[in-house]
Amino acid sequence: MLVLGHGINHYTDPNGPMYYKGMYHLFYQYDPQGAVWGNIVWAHAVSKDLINWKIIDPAIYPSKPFDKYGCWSGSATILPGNKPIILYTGIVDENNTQVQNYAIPADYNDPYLTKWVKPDNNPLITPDIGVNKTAFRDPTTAWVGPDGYWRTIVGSRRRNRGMTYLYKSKDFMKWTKAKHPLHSVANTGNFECPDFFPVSLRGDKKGLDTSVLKGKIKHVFKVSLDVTRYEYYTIGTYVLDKDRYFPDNASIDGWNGLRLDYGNYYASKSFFDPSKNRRINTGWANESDAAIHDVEKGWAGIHAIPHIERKKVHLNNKKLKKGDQIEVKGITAAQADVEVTFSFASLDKAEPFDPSWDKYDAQKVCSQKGSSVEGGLGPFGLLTLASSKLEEYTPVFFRVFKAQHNKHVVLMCSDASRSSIKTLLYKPSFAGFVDVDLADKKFSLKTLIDNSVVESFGEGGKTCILSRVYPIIATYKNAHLYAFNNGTEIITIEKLDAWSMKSAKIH
Ligand code: DQQ
Repeated sequence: MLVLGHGINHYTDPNGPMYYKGMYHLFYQYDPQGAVWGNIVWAHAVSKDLINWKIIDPAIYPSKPFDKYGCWSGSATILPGNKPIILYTGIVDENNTQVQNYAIPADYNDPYLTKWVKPDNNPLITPDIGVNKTAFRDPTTAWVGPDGYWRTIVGSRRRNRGMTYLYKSKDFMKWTKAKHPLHSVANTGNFECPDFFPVSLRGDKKGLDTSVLKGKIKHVFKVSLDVTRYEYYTIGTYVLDKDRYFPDNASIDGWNGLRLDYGNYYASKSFFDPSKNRRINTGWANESDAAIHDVEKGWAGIHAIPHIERKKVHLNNKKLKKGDQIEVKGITAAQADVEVTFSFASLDKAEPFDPSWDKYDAQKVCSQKGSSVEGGLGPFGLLTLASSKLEEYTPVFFRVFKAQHNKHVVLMCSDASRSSIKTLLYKPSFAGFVDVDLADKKFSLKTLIDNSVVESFGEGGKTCILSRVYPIIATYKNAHLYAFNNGTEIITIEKLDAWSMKSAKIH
């Protein structure tokens, strides 16, 4: 994930990520004129490794009647013959009326794809009667069926029902709206930035191209809901001959659904990286005060994180009794990558799960049962960006509860409430429940710490939480990293590896 901050200028959604001729391209919503949102263009950054980025000229900016008032979010599709094409939302008037446009590279031989052309047959798709024309945006990467028709979906709402209208085209130019939306959900509000792609059931963690429709696959349907500013997804089946998507029964749709990230992460997009056969999801974490930090997040579990590593420390078989706290020394704790496996001998000491708690509101439970509130099995985990006297720290931790019928519920928290002594900051106790098989009595946690970002992946990415934090004591050399346990059950650090991360280059 590339975290875009907004300092002087306003950066938001990532747009049209793609891989082309050895280069990764990332576009993003950007206001070249200042810190407030507006005048939106597609800024453009290129990278060979997803770590070091070169920012080049904006690729798409308002200039024509079909996008005069803004170039909003969209996606890239690689057409046969390795020809990228962008679909994006154009704002055509002061009332925010939205249409879907396309842009193509001026020169396919330029690996930087510096210049983009917006042909005059735009817009390709306009809202017909019955479509809410001010909520009609963010076209997805298109996929092609065996019938030769390309398909894309556009996020919308009908009153309060989130909608994704499906459009089909043989030639990518003339698009027809399908009879039914691909998917819709009652009472969600507008669907922003939908994403729809296949995932393999083979367990090999390989990503699939968006047009893979056969084989042992399921589909993932993701949307961003702007009321909560979280992203929700389901896993289900795409029935091609009906052009409709049906979430699996076990996959809850709407507000109680799975979240891509339980922290600060919005308007994400994924793309298939053919050079490594992986699907990469990139999102926007707001409230940044830093420039640009980069880390990468894989879709299915964790892929190798391609950062520039320096020093490494290793711990193993360290016992943590209740109240223990051990420092992980020898790395730069303000910029580090930590991978740890915790284990325990028994589940007996897990506290009861209070039936009055909302099982979908992990954040509330985390705010009551913080890292310093003693427990049975947990809280245990890491104290990141901690000052030496713990005036500031951001704990990332687990706590296991015993629910009804001897089932266990694992809470994962990334708690910013003590992250900074600064006041008037948003310091949420982000949390999610982790769907984990406790049979082996182990947990894994990977945390990437980068000055004002703490991004954590529980159990190989089953639960991800990104927190933005603004410590003022625990910075640079004054930041420390600890492992801790405040539960009565002894926790063992089976293995802990931590690396210092070097800052990426952004020109
Ligand atoms: N931001 C874009 C829209 C999108 C929203 C406008 C999501 O296209 O729906 O900048 O953050």
